[in-house]
Amino acid sequence: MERKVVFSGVQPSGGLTIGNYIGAIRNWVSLQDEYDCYYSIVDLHAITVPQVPKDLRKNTLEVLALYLACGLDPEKCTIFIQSHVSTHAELAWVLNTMSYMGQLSRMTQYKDKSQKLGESVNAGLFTYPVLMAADILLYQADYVPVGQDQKQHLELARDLTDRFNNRYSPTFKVPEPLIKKEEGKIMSLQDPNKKMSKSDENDNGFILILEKPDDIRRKIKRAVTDSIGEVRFSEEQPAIKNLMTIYSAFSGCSFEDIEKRYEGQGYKQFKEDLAEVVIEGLAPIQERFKEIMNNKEYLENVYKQGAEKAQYVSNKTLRKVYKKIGFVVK
Ligand code: ATP
Ligand code: LTN
Repeated sequence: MERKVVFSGVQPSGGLTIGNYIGAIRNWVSLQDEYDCYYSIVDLHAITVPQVPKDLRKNTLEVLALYLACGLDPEKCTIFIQSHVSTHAELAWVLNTMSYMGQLSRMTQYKDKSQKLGESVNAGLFTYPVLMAADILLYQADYVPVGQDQKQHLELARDLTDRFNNRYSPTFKVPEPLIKKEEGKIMSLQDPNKKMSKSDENDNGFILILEKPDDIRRKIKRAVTDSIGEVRFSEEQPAIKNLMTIYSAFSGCSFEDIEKRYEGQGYKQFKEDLAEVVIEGLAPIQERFKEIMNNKEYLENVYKQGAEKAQYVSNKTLRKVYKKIGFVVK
């Protein structure tokens, strides 16, 4: 029996946060045994906001090393850099001609990011979700494990699938999002109404996977809380709810366990323990990361092999598409 296909990616737009880890990469690891997984470092997406070339190059290799350090195994899944595989930009162009301006202009991520950029909003930022749809559809993905913030983009991918399949004939599989309910959205430590994001200008809002222990302690100590003073999982305490989610993700403790443990204690002890739980959870990843980064040859092998497989598989879909839309087959 054919295994179901999984596709996901992260932008090399900076160091990865514990939000990326909890909301996305951690779940990818558990899928690689059961499914045919493709995990990409989506550098074409990253250039939709300004990037410094040397940083982009460095971040791309670091994200790759982090994938491996978090437990992705190139023997089990296909790991590749998006710009190494030419079909992504090609299918994105075709899908651009089938996407409606109206739907794209309603994308929350576009609205947020374009607001920050002011005058210099580029067309790539607008069509970002179309490229994302191309990523997914090229591999006929069944499932797309992402954080909550990507749900709207997934809807677009599903709409484009239906539109293409109806206009021509069944070509693409309809992809399903895989989103963890509680952990799909880790919020900023400085503002529980904003998602934790690696491109936040206030670096106290996020914790990086590679963050040093002392910085983790400092950032958690400074994290906003509330004046209620009780460690309780409730909608009225969004900041505490967020910290509890992080605690639970790294320790495996349930919210009830955490509530019991800190009953009547205020926030100080809870925050101190949380910092240690996070430090302990990240330590093995940080260690493996260092080893992997020292082995450039291994990294190169992984991305070259990944690109070859991805190019081969995605090319099959692209050829079908070109034929169906009426391009002359060469
Ligand atoms: P940027 O800030 O540059 O837009 P980002 O931090 O949002 O980037 P992405 O590369 O866009 O990260 O996202 C990678 C994956 O991590 C996606 O699946 C996304 O849903 C998930 N993710 C990102 N931030 C969070 C978060 N705060 N909580 C849970 N999941 C997240
Ligand atoms: N837009 C995604 C990254 C991404 C992605 C994808 C995720 C690009 N292409 C395909 C899943 C499937 C984000 O997380 N910001």
